Amino acid sequence: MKKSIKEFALNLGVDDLGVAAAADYQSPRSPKLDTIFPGVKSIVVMAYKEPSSCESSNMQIAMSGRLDVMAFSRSCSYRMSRFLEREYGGTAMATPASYPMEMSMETMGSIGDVSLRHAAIAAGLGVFGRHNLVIHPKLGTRVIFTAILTDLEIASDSPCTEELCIHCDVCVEQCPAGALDEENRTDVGKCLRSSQPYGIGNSIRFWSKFADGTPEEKKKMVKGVDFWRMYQAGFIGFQYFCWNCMKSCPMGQKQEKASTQK
Ligand code: B12
Ligand code: SF4
Ligand code: SF4
Repeated sequence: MKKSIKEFALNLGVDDLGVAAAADYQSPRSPKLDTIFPGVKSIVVMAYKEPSSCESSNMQIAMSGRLDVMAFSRSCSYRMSRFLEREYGGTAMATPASYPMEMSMETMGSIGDVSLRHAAIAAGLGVFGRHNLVIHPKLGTRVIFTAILTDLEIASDSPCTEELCIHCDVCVEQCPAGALDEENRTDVGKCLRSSQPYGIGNSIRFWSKFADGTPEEKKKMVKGVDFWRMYQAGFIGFQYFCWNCMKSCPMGQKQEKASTQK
């Protein structure tokens, strides 16, 4: 079964696929998988190469590349879920690349329903690097994941045992926010202010100021660039303005020539 699932994914254009037994998924801060799907037995994780547009200093182009991967990954997740149900009679539930996600005071919008890094690691698709991102053996750091929860029992992949981070600390030096200074922890607040300057923090500041403003100040605020950028992020979703840890890591900068097929 595993071979044909992987073949199906690679034929869709997915870069790699790994499988983990649900019991091997361990993410201390994320919800238990059976709160999402009580019968879950396996997690199918798909890996997609981040486009080179992340190298551009034009943030619209960099983000557009991410939107492409996200749109593609949605289609692949849907098709893979249908394949698992149609071919093997399983139940399959796809989880998104980034959002929708729980937006509550408990999670502060920073915890996914399924932690895709922990899922990818359990499925043998890589290991954590100094930047707290998963490094894939062939795709390097430039990789994005989605996962499908299923009640099918599929043979798990063995964990990746290679040490892929070369401890050069380039990611730490290139982080404009100092969010990676402490090992094994990303300072979410610092990262967010740099990577999503028109995200929820700015939105709260903007609307709080707006609420206290005079009619003249309010008119001026909605004609300002801050509002325009928030307006755009409001309908495209999270809009990243920083890719430094992902693009500066030497792992994955070269275009991979060999197939990721095992
Ligand atoms: C919310 C979120 C964010 C938030 C919060 C990040 C955070 N601390 O978790 C913010 C906005 C800050 C963010 C930033 C980024 N994100 Co983000 N994000 C997510 C999201 C939606 C949920 C993450 C989550 O659940 N975190 C909560 C739990 C898992 O974190 P945690 O248990 O505290 O674990 C943290 C540490 O303890 C450490 N850690 C845990 N165990 C271990 C073990 C070892 C050995 C080590 C070294 C570290 C370590 O790693 C985590 C980092 O803080 C995921 C998608 C998803 N559903 O998983 C994408 C995701 C993690 N993001 C991703 C990316 C690429 C980014 C950015 C580069 C932004 C961009 N331009 O794309 C930055 C990178 C920041 C960084 N270097 O850590 C990718 C990572 C891909 C990869 N190759 O690993 C993901 C998986 C999206 C995807 N579909 O692929 N993100
Ligand atoms: S996305 Fe930017 S701000 Fe956030 S950790 Fe990476 S380099 Fe730092
Ligand atoms: S930039 Fe260097 S230290 Fe950072 S994750 Fe990549 S290899 Fe490791």
